[in-house]
Amino acid sequence: ESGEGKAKAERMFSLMDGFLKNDPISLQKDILDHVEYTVARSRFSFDDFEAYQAVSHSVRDRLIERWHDTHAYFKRKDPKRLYFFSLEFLMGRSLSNSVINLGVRDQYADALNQLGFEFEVLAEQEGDAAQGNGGLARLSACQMDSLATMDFPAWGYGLRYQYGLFRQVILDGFQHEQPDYWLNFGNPWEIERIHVSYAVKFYGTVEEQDLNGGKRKVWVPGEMVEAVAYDNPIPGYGTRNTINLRLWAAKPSDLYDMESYGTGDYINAVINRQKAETISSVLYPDDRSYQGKELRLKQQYFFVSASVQDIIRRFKDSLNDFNQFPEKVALQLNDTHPSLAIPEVMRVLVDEEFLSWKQAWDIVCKIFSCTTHTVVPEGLEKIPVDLLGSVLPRHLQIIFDINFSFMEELKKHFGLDFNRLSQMSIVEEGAVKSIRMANLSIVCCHTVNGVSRVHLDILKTKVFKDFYELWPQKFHYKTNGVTQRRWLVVSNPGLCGLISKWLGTDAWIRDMDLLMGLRDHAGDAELQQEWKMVRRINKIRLAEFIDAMTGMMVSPDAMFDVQIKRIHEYKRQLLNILGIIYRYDCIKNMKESDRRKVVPRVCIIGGKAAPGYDMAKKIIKLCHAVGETINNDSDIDDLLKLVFIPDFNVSVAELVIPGSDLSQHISTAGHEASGTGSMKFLMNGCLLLATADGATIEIIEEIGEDNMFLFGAKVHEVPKLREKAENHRVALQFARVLSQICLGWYVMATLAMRITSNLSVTLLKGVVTSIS
Ligand code: OAK
Repeated sequence: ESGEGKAKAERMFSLMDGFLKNDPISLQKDILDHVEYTVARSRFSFDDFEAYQAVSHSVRDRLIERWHDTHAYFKRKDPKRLYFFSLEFLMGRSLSNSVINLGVRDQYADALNQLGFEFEVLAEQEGDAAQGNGGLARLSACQMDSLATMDFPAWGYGLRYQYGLFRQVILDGFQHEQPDYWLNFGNPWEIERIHVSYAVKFYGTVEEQDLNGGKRKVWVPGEMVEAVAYDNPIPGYGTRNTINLRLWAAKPSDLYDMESYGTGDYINAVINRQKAETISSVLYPDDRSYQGKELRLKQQYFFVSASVQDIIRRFKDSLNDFNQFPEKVALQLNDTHPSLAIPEVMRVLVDEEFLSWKQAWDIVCKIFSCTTHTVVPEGLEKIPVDLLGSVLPRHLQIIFDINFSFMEELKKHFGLDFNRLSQMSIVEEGAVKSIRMANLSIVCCHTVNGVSRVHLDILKTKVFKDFYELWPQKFHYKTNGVTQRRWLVVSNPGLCGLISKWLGTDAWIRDMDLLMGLRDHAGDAELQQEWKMVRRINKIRLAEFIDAMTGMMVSPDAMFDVQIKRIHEYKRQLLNILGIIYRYDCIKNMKESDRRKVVPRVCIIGGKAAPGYDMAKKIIKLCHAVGETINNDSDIDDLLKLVFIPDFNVSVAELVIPGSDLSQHISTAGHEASGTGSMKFLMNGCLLLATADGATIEIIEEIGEDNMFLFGAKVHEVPKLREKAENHRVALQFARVLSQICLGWYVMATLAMRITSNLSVTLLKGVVTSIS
């Protein structure tokens, strides 16, 4: 830009630069204003929680200011925007993260000190935003932080659940689930946009109408629900860029329900209206199993439809030529959960914008890309055709049409190889005819992204082998990462200060590679001493937390050996527990002189089991039962302890990770797509005990095998071991069946002996003995 336009833009953006001031007096005034007028408490008397609310609102003001500036800037520049669609975002707490990214952490701490409050104490008042299950959801949150920090013009889109992931309560060693109605005390981090709302349609029929001498399809819906936007500003670090996470809440639609009020049944009409809200009421707590639930399907379409409408409205604000759509829009699908966006964009372009099928298809193929987060084919999402046809009749037609063209293309490519055709088809025939959402995504996306190198290998050679043969250019990987802002700066201020001091800069907070500079000082005794001090303080903090959560006192002098993640058989918490039992047994059988050589160890396990996942719940119970025995054995004393930390979530992780000495990432090789926990532990200076799986394989290459504890079978060895184990299992099963038969004979024969005592007892006894 040059001349007047540039000058105007500069004037505009310099005006925008920091309208709200961050000196202690201004901050105190803003905080007290919010105490008085937002929280509606007297500025002379308010408690920690009210102070937290007021502080959050004052931070939110600053976020909104930057959000507006960012919005105005990108509206003017009109770059291609990145839209990230995810059904889950595991954001955790926002206060500390926001003030750090805004660069006002110390200013707030000072201002609060003078008011008689401690920033850290107020930050603890905040509950977790748990709008997601596990790895995929936390990755979405980290990605938002990085996109903002790296100045991307990005938007996140998702659902605003009223109930987040359940709270885990342990009673008698068993997991119980309690609802997480996280909005009870309000949520200062969101902005309700009552004017940004869209009608979302469900059910009904598809009719054909005449249009310009041709035919067009019209979807006549059977239900309509309003999607209302809630914006969550995401600030970047060291930049004014503040991007938006727009989450949709379901509200009854005024447009649609008028008729039911005429029927005279006013009360029922109101109750029925209210049911619309259930769409965004609860997050599904199973992170892998798909049960073909209608509500889940409606959730997926609801957020996708509202987001697509929002994107098209924004596009039309600046341009109205859909040929340019791919220059302005990139749509990234987080796993297959949002993949209904594909037929939705087709539907809008063809049925509502009247583009030809070919034009619409060209656009779709240019704008969509997706990431997959699973390894096992059983983990792939399928939607029964009957269900999809009833909830989204027009989308089912579109998917069939896409599949028809795809099958034609396949025949040209592979000939009439029916086996291959049926495996690659978007439609799965069988007892329950279903739509394979992964196949739909691969067919329509220009890029299919894996989350680690080995994950991509598995996708290419197993899960999507046929697709890879057809379109090798589509398959890529970007190994997952985590944001150091959250997992070091927020959660481990001690280590953060140490790193900046020894590097002589805090530039590593934006550029992780700079941490390499620490290598030059690694041998320095002073650094090592400081490092130990930081670790010790974090361990004391963790020991206090364990005491508060479980009533167990553990010594910070012991080694803290930690495994925290969702409970899954493939993540092998069971193996960890078996290892602990073995260790316990060894110590019990040791001579006193050997016992003195044992490093005291506190084993810490934490994680939630999906409510319907029986085996995972049993593993939690086993952990408690084993802990009960070990922790109450005075003979073992402090040499070994086993703690289960209840209700594992993002803020618990922030506390546990900096205080860990050893962390376990021991999935059966070939099962963890990437894993991100290992990265968080590693950047906090914790050693890894790990199998060569997912991203760990790449971590090993970076840090070297000597700097970790690597064990277990490699990815390529697992199938052979499984086969061997399966043969043993079959042999064992056979032996078991045989012994059952023999036992049956024995019982029958004994009974017979008793009944027919006048038969030749000796003869019968002989038979029985020989059988048994
Ligand atoms: C959740 C639901 C469906 C499919 C996958 C997931 C999921 O959380 N996957 C996890 O994603 C993480 C982020 O990519 C990976 O690091 C984990 O390995 C993977 O299990």
